[in-house]
Amino acid sequence: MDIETLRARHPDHWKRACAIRTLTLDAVAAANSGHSGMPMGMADVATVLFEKHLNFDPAAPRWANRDRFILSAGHGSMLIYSLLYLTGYADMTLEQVKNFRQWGAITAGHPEFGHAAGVETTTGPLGQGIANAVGFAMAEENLRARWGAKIVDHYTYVIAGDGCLMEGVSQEAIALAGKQQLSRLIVLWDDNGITIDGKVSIADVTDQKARFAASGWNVLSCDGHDPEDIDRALTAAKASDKPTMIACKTHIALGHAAQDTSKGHGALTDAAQMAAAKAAYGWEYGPFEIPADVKKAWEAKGARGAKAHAEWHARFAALSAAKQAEFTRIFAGEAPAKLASVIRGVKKAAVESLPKLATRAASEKVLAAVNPVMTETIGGSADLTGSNNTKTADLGVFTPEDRKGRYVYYGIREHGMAAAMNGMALHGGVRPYGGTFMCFTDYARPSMRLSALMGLPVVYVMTHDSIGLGEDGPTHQPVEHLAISRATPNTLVIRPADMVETAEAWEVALTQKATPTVLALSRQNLPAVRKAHVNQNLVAKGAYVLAEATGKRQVILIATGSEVEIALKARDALEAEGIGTRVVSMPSMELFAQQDEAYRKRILPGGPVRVAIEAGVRQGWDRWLLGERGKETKAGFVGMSSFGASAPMERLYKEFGITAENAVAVAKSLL
Ligand SMILES: Cc1ncc(C[n+]2csc(CCOP(=O)(O)OP(=O)(O)O)c2C)c(N)n1
Ligand SMILES: [Mg+2]
Repeated sequence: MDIETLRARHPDHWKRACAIRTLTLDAVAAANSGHSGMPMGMADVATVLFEKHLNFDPAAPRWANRDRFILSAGHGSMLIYSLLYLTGYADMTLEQVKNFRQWGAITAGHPEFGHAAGVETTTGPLGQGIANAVGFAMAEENLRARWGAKIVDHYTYVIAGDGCLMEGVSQEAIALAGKQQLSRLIVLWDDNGITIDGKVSIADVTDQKARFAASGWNVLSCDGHDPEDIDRALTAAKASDKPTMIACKTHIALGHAAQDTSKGHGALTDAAQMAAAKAAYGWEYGPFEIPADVKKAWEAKGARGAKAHAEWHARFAALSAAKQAEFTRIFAGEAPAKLASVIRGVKKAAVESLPKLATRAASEKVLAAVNPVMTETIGGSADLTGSNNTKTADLGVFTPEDRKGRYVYYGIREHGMAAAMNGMALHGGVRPYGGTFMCFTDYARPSMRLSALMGLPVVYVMTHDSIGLGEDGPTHQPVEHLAISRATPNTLVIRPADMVETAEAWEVALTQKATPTVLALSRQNLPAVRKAHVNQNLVAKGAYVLAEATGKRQVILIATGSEVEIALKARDALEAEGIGTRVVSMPSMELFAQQDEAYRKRILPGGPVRVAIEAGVRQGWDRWLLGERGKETKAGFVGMSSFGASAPMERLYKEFGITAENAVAVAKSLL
């Protein structure tokens, strides 16, 4: 259908959709950067979605039972900002739209969670949004099963572009959603045949509809500019018992000289061409000018949700006070009051039996105690359940048949798992943790970075955290992964040394509200190093004195996780030679850095030489080795400077020099 026909047939819809198109053109022109074509192409689809289907209340953007709208094609950010402004979100003023992409504005270049209300997730890295959406939809299914459809009952809608569907993570997401029959998940594909370099066909000839169908999706198509056809497809999608993908045939940069070309993808700022496009729309208004009747009509669409919200509220108010409090707690991301005593109990039991076990096994024991009292946890693993020790007896398995199940078999999909966990955390009401081998943080990393950027308290259970995994060899042995995780802002990396530290690490992780945690856990058995009970969570301090020097303190050995045992042995040897040696266990550099300077100095006083022992690369250690001013003391490092190798772990530690003898030699060479 050409523009004339569309305008003539649906004049009111046309105006509302063109309000999105012209706000996009004007904001991108004002910023002199951004992406005009996608919002101009998807304006009709978004208009029908927002005015006829999406259940939302601009006056209550965090209403727990709202439908979620995810703009996976995040470069089209002006699409969502326009919609939020037009439908009446209080924070999305016209001033904000005019300040698109400027310092301090909530209208960031790509949609960022936590900035504008109504932005459900940070998108821009293509493919993330569609993969987050799978987590949103799983959280909805789980909560609906547990709380009933009167309390949780909503859809998750996604707009995804060609780029989202080309990214590998989309395959993981599509396959997982298909298996899980997430019928409340509806993906609107902006099928415009264009990406930045040109036509999609220069790089891809995939039959996308067949691809989704092959993974168990319901697949529909519509003319992405015909409001009746869009409405028909959305109505059919909602009735399906499978997740639905709607291929929306659209024209990128509709009505502009750059329509249907890759030029239409980016910033369309040419004044004459903008004027011509507006003329083609029949839009006679100035920049950022939305006629009062159009704005009013849009606000009326926004106000539609107030009734559903009020009705939901009445149903919520009918719950018992205890249930209301529980619902509020889980959506606020507060740990239950009981968590602290459960952790204390685990710690006490550990110092009584002093178990020699891998920290991954310790982690399972902690989870076995925690999961029954913290029923909002949803665990999982990317096909390494028995290795990651992530499944506890009480969880049940999340399947289409058992939506109350709290354990997800994510399949061999680390990236999809991490993205889905982000979606769950964003949805709220559930607290996701998931496992794989530490080495495969690489596969999950784009979403781990977004957990950190968005401030989501996702827990990454990363086992087999060093050459200590042995025979599987260097492909599986992480060397640089602790450093990479530590280099990521707003990420806690915790590498516990034994059962007590593992319990403390979990307590730290599960009480975070705005920070993800990477738990680095050993495959190999480790002796207990914490032998006396203290109520205090010492891991929360980041580092603490595990064993003090007897006599004059000449050496401080700092170690994490599996190497704490080595540090203790080295200390014995040094002490036997009359060299006073302190051992500092440093499970988390980030937590230690958060302590006040007096505490940090107490743990790492200037003077004694320092040797760090960690089966990873040195990068990241110098702040603690050389001192915060860079030259506090002489220091050495015992760790890895190359990839590992395939052999039994005892041999590997010896060959790579991560031994007590070597630590002693390094310390003595510094004295
Ligand atoms: C992971 C990732 N790689 C590359 C980019 C840069 N990029 C932004 S949009 C885009 C093209 C996307 O094509 P499509 O989804 O079809 O959007 P359209 O051109 O139709 O608006 C690319 C490569 C990105 N944002 N994320
Ligand atoms: Mg495209």
